[in-house]
Amino acid sequence: MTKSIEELETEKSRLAEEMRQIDYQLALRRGIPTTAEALRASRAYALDAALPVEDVVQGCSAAIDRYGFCVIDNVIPIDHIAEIKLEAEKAEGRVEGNTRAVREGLRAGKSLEELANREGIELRPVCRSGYPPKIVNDIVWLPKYAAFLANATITAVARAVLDDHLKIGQLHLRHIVAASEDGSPGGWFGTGRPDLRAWHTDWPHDLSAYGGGDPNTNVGSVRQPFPDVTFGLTMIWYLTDVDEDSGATFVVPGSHRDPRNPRGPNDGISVGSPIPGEMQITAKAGAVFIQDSRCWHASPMHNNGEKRIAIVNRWSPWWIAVDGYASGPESSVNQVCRPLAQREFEALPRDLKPLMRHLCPTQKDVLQAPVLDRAKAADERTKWGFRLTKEQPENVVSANEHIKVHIRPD
Ligand SMILES: O=C(O)CCC(=O)C(=O)O
Ligand SMILES: [Fe+2]
Repeated sequence: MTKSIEELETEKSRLAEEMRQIDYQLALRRGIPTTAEALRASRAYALDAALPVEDVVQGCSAAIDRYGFCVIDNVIPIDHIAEIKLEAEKAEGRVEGNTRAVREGLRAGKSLEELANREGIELRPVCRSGYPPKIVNDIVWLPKYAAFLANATITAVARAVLDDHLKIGQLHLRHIVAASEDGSPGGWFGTGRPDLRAWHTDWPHDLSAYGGGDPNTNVGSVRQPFPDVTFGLTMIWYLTDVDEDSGATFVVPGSHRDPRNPRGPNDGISVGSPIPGEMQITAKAGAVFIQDSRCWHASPMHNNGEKRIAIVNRWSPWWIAVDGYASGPESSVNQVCRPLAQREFEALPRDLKPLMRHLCPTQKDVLQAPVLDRAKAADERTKWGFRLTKEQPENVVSANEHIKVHIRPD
């Protein structure tokens, strides 16, 4: 007897539930944590940079796919950490001073072009003609760190997850203040409270798009529900040890695949409240946290330890428009594609140049080798097909008979 639509739907739901149960059992048998507590305790999201690159790429890709994030331990060798940490602490004052000077100048009615000529203000022309200058990329204050940014393992993971030609579209410092001697609490946002959060997802999945409804400052954001594709990776390079007490990033494992968003206008989530299933990363100085931009995460509102020193970057595949909106003068200090002058670009380490070429107006950002190689192969295959079509039409007529494409019913 043929089943009714209702019977088929009930059976489908039952089988889907059974599949989910089996996936959980398999995960348990394979030792894969399926709760935040188990993940936090096991650090199953972490791989060591000393492992063969293929193993780190495989492990990190799997963790980003499953949890929405991973950590690579020991990326910056221990004997370089102190000097890079010092450099990143000093850079904070320079970036803040520069930003403040530009803001004050704008408030006083000066144009960015005027400010660009002032002693002590570091504004640079951007790639798009007709767009105002922006504050210089933070990397110019971080030459020691720059030597590690294009680390072979890090770029291999990013290439595996995103695509072969990569861009670092944003780079900024994110230090978290320590508690001061007078007892006032440390933490992001100045609350010092361990029971508050600042949940968000990152560009291009930051729904508030930096500027809300203002066309002069809105940098763009992907529409909900997000397609199930990793469009961006945020990397946080920790230069101090982090854990629950000392400035570790909060995450909600698995949230990169949840259709809701902490900033979603209709999703019923409070950006400031803890979320069941949340956890904090644990990592030593020199480790790099890497997350899918869709993963729900937050800087810690509390810090009981020393000042957390960290550098954040957002990486994109070549096919994402990393820049081009937010053309108002206020956007000269946002984090998007802070530019580099020719001499500053030239001073970058060789391996970092391809990732930052798009930030320098005097550089042509041509597509890079693996992207060209695969286009070349496709071009040759197409030409071969055209030649065959012309020369042997009788063979070509039946050459695709083995190709079967299925229409997915749901
Ligand atoms: O401070 C952190 O741990 C997170 C930083 C962050 O979310 C960001 O810079 O977008
Ligand atoms: Fe973020």
